[in-house]
Amino acid sequence: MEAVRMAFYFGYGRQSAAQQGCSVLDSAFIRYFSLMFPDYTGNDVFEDKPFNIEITVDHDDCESYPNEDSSERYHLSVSAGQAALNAETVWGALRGLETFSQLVYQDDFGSYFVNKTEIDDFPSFQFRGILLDTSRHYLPVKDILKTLDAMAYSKFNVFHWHIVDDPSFPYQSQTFPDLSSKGAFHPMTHIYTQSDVRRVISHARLWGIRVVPEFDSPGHTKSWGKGQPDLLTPCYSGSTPSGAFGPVNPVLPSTYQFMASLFKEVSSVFPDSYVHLGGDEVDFSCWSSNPDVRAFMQKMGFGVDFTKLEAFYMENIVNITSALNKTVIVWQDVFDYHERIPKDTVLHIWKGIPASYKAELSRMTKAGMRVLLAAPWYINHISYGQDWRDYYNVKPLNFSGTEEQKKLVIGGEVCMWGEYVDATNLSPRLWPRASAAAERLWSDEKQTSSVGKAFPRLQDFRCKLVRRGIRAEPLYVGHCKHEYQ
Ligand code: CP6
Repeated sequence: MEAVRMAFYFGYGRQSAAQQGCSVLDSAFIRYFSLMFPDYTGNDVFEDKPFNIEITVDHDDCESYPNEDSSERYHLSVSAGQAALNAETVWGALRGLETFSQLVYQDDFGSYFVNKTEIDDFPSFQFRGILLDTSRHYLPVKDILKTLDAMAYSKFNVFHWHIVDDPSFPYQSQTFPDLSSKGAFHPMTHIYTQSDVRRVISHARLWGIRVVPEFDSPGHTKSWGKGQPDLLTPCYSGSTPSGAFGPVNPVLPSTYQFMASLFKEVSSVFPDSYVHLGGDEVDFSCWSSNPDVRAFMQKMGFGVDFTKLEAFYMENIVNITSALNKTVIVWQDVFDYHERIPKDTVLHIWKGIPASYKAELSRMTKAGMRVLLAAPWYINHISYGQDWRDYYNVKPLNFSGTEEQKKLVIGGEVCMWGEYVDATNLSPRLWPRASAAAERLWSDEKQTSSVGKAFPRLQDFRCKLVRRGIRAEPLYVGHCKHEYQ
């Protein structure tokens, strides 16, 4: 064991493609210094020789954004007085710094230690996401940023921003400012300005986290109608409009012109190559009440099959976003309604709790589609006891299918739907239960199959979260050396 007293230096390896001035790593060094030494005052006495950690990366990708192909592999070697961290990319180096920071511990006299070790580490799944819903309740930017910090502690790498939905439209669009001025809970205080969005994206980047926005349509769009007249379908009772509105109106050319402009903006504001188009839970009753929609159905030869109309709509907006060079994610409903979606579309499985998502995994990968698993990780659901065990016991590849099919499972996502969640309870509801899913998504299934062995590890990790200022709820009876303050 090696004592690490205060004098501690991060350095770039001679062979490293990234050197001082690398924004991602320079800022990570500052963050990790305070995470590792939270009681550092700035005027400690340096007693021992310094401890040096030397970081070497193969690529100078310091100013880029992480993407679906980014390698997050790293090799960490800790020996007497020094550590070497090697990675292909800066994103891998970030994961290695996280691991190193969690290896550092403090004894009862305040001295810091790190044990000698050799670690070769890489994720099992390329997509490890958290969904936050900022429409059912507005989440202040600072709470989103804090969630991004905690995501990095658990090696999550995608923030799925379910930014708008029925109740409110907080995204302040440059092209259509009325969407938020009329559709947000409050036009000034409950919105995300362009600069808020940029802050979220750049903060996420510095932690190696991608930001994938979701603009869910044609359902879940009530709030859009307030600032965009004629976008939603007028519902009828008998032969007269009832005054209510349903899903986006799929029969008007103006709808597609609007969507094309909106997604053009969204594509340039959010740098990630993925965009989520929703497509879930479309209520057909309003469409079927509307005579113009019914006439359009006849003209198109859809008969009375409204799934064909939804398919028509989704096909159009998928084409709009594909033309903008984006890879599309849609909720699984879109696959259920028609199978003519581009082969590179990712299907997001949200139905089938607790068991039948396995059948969905088989069926969708058999059709050659890539899938993302969310169904078993609805973290907004709460129950008495240790439900983290259920999240931990999920085996995303445990379904009947070939090796080729298994490769199509790109990862998973923990969903925090916002009906009962705002800034008052977000953190304890997310952490540390989401960390159980995070280990499932990062680590090798065979080496982490025991929920019993995971328990003390997760309990210890929860205390680390608390020490880092995250309001992570307790897993069971016990205490932390440093309780939340
Ligand atoms: N909001 C949106 C939701 C849900 C979905 N889409 C949802 C519904 C039921 C459950 C979980 C989530 N709240 N826009 C479905 C993807 Cl159990």
